[in-house]
Order: sequence, then C-alpha cells, then structure tokens
Amino acid sequence: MSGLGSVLHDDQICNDGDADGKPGSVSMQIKTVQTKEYQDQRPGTSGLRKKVKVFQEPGYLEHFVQAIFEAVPEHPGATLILGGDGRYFNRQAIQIILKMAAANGWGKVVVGQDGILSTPALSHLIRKRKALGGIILTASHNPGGPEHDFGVKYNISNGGPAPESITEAIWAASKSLRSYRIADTQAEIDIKRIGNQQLETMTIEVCDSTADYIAMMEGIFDFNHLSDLLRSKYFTMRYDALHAVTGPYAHALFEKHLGAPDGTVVHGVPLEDFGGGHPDPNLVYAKSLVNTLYGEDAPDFGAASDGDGDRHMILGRQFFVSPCDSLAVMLAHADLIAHYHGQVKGVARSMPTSQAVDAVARDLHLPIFETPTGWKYFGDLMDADRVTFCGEESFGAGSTHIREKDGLWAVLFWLSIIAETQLSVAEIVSRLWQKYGRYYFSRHDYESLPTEEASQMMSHVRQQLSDLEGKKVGDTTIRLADDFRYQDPIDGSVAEHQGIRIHLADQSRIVMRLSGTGTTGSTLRFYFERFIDRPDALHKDVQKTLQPLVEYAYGLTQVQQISQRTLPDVIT
Ligand code: VG1
Ligand code: CO
Repeated sequence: MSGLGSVLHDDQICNDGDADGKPGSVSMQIKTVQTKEYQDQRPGTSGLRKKVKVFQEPGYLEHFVQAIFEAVPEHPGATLILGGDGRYFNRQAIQIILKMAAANGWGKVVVGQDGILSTPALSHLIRKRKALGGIILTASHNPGGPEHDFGVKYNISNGGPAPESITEAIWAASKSLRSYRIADTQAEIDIKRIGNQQLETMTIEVCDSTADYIAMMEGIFDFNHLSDLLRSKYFTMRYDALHAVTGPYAHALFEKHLGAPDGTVVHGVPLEDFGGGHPDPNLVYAKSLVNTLYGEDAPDFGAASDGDGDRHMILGRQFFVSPCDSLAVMLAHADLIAHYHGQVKGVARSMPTSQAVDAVARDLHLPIFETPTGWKYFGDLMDADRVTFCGEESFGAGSTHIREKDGLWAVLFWLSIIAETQLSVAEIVSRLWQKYGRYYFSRHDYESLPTEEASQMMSHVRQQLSDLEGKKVGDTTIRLADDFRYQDPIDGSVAEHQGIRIHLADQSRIVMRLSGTGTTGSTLRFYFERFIDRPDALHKDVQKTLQPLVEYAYGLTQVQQISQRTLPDVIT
C-alpha cells in the first residue's frame, strides 16, 4: 500500500462479502490516506502524462485518481471501464484504481483482461455498457518503461475524452485535495481470469479485451469482402503493431477473422517497454515497416498503430499517405461502405490538419469544422450529429462509431476502399490530388526544448502577429495571421491560444503551437501546408516544396539560433 502515510480513519465495512463462499471475494476496510499538495496535475491535450517515476511517487497516482472521482460526483453506484495499453506500471496502477473505486462507492468496474484495453476498445465499452466513464492508462505514442512515460486519461459517458470543463474540474480538485480513499487490502485482485468478482459492494468484471471491439468492426465493414481481399494471392499486407496494444486485436482481426496469412501482423506481442522503441506510427519511428514497404518485394499495403491503438499510418508500395490525405480519402470514399452510404453529416479536423479534407467536403456539400488539437473537441459535434468523421494530422481519424480516433478502424476503412476500387494505395491518393489539387503537408517538431525558451519563441511571434500581413513568403504573401480561438458551436465554450496560424494568399498555411503531451520540457511543433493544383506538380518532393514556408517560419521564431539545433528532432 502506497501513500505518504498517515491513515486518518478507518471505515469498517460490515458485510464480509463472502457469505456464499464465492472465490475472489475480498472483505474490505476503507482507509483515508493523507497526501501532499500537488500543483502539477493539470491534464494536457490527452490526459495527465508524466514520467513513470513521478507516477510511482507514493500517493501521486492515487491523488490524481481521487481528483477524477471528485470531478464526477455522480459516481456512487455507477459503472467505470478500466484498462490501458500495457505499458510499464499498467498492472500496478490497475490494482490501485480498483481498490480506490471500491472505496469511493463505484458500483462496478469493467476491466480488460490483464488490464489491457486499447483506447478505441475502451471508448466502445463505455458506450456499450452505458458506463458513467472510463480510465485509460496510457501515454499513447510516448515510449514506455521504468525510465519513460505513463499517463492517465478520463473519458466521459459518450466514450470520449473529458471536455475541458471536466479536465479543469479535475485539476481544481487535485489542487485542493489532501487525501484519497482506498480499500485497505494487500490482496492482489485477479485480473487474468474472465468473469465477475466482488470487492465488497463493488463488482469487478474482467472482460475479454478484444471481442466486443471486433464485433463492432464486423458491424461496420463487410468482412466477407475484406476476407476475399486478404486471402487473395494478388494482395499482400503487413501490419506493424510496434509491440503495443493493437497486437492482439490485429492478430484476431486480420489473421483469425479475415484469413490473412500468419505473419501478416508483426511485433504483435505487447511489451511493457514496446521493445525499447517509440510506439509512434510515422516515418521515423516505424522505420522497419517503412523499410519493408520501400524495399524489394514490398507488400501492397502497410499499416501501423501507436501505443494505445488510436493512431494509424497507411503505406502503399513505395508510397506514404499523409494523415491529412488519409482523412480526405476516407471522406471521398465513404459511400463505398454501406454503413456510411448516404449517412455522412459533416466532417471535423483539428486546426493544424491540412485543408485537403475541406476540398472534399465542399465538393460533397458537407459542413466542415475546424477545432483545436485533441480529440476532446470532436465529441459534442458527433453527439449532436453534426459530423460523422473527424481527423488530425497526427495520424488520427475516427467516426461516430466511438468517440476516440481509431487506428484499426482506419486500416479496415482503407482495406475496404481497396477491395471496392481494386486500386493501389498510390493510385487512390493520386486520383484525390488530380481532382482536388495537392495539399503538401509536413510537421517539424523541436522536442524537449527548455520550457522558457519555447514559450518565449511563441510569445515573440504572438507580439508580431498584427504586423505580418502583406509580408512575402516565397512567391506569395501573408493574408492573415492570428492566434486560434475556438468557440464550440454546440456548448458555446471558448478555447483561447490554440496555436498561431499564418494564412498565405495562395491557400498555404504555417501553424505553430506547443505540444500538450510531452513529459520533458516543451515541444514546439511547426505545421506547413502548401496548396498546388498544377497537374505537372502533384508528385514533387514534400520537403523541397515546403522549403520557402519552413525558411520563413524558422526565421520568424529564430528557432535554430535559440535552440542551437540545425534540424528538428522529428519530421513527419
Ligand atoms: C498530440 C497530437 C494531437 C493528438 C494528441 C493525442 O498532441 O498533436 O493531434 O490528439 O497528441 O494523441 P500534442 O499536444 O502533443 O500536439 V494520442 O494518440 O498521443 O492520445
Ligand atoms: Co494514441
């Protein structure tokens, strides 16, 4: 039992909980444990992310979980879904949270077997079980292991990330709390065996981690048709789970249900440290998959997901699909999938995501929404039936089937397009460019900068915004520069300072913002987007094409001089 120490009082629970001799029933005392003051538990873009060592400090995780419970006062008797991406400290955290949920009066916790649930699977379970909420233990694409990252995220009853009103309430509670409640038992709760058990008045149901999710996918996509494609000797694919949570889901989906040959899924065993890599599906961190798709005898199709399974990267033979184009392709082909045929209401993208999807939406006469970065801004648009698809440049796309982005869903969507059109990945994307023009896109990240330095660069640019109009960038000029402010069209809430946008006269854009998911210093992200529709200029080198924008933004922020780095850490 962790905790800074002093037990304030014990509440003896009278029921021994084991009257009929059922196994797994544990009797309980509740203890209230004092914690120290924490000022650093403000959730970021996607939950609270810290080094594992911070979460392991006695009382730190407990304090934050208690703050979550305080922010949802209607929890007594309600159902909570609990699971994580399997990273280091996942299992210990599950034990603590189960004991705290019991002590705080939750009625039931549904936990993924062995503590495993991908983010999309958890979002689905919240909806299916009509739970009040869910706790996801993940730091997503951040590396795992004793020296790396851990995270805790709370999702609400629609299955989506808690909106800012709740994350701010969690933060407020975390600043005023001085104690947490936990069942006073040393007993290890068995989360390996599927079935129900009691922890005093609370039921713990250990459920199969993958079955409900796969059944949901079967309800969306035509599995017979997909199976014909994956069994065909004319089509080959590789899916790289990067030793993260999607391994078991992907084995079950592609190999078991859809009949792809064994070996289609690689790195399919989830490891606590993701095999030492970054579970981040992009050209840098999914290098082995990229090498395979660009090598000799490359398969027709390649895909990968991140630590918690909500991101996707799509590759064709010697071809990389920008996530912005991936979203546009999905919208353009939605009618090929019976589930979405004639059902698409609109689309939303995060502000830094390219305008490729806007072009498709305009063509289809669909509304398009531009939201701040992070999935929490999409939820109420989906609930209100204003949008059907959402996406972000950071390799995330999803639909109203849940309220999170969904990596394997996106892969099945792409496979469905290929099965229907019989076109290659490269042909599908090239046709999109021919029809709408190409939005060349790239993101440059300067990671782990000293926080002071990064904020200074941002505020320096903010101060100059009003003077930028009319300035030359390459062979075009700045039309407008602003600091993105979002007013939610559903609940009217306002989010300020969501990133600097520089709009150029030819539809191109430069965006910069600070990341809200890192755990060391500050990460400055630059997003570059250049629109070209000349038919002879659709297949140019991305970085060369964006060079004038890059030079301008680097000059404006002085990022290279200030950080003393000549190159960004990651280019996607
Ligand atoms: C990043 C991405 C953002 C994404 C978020 C969570 O946030 O840019 O688009 O929603 O990660 O994704 P930031 O604040 O670091 O830019 V996940 O898959 O890490 O939960
Ligand atoms: Co993720």
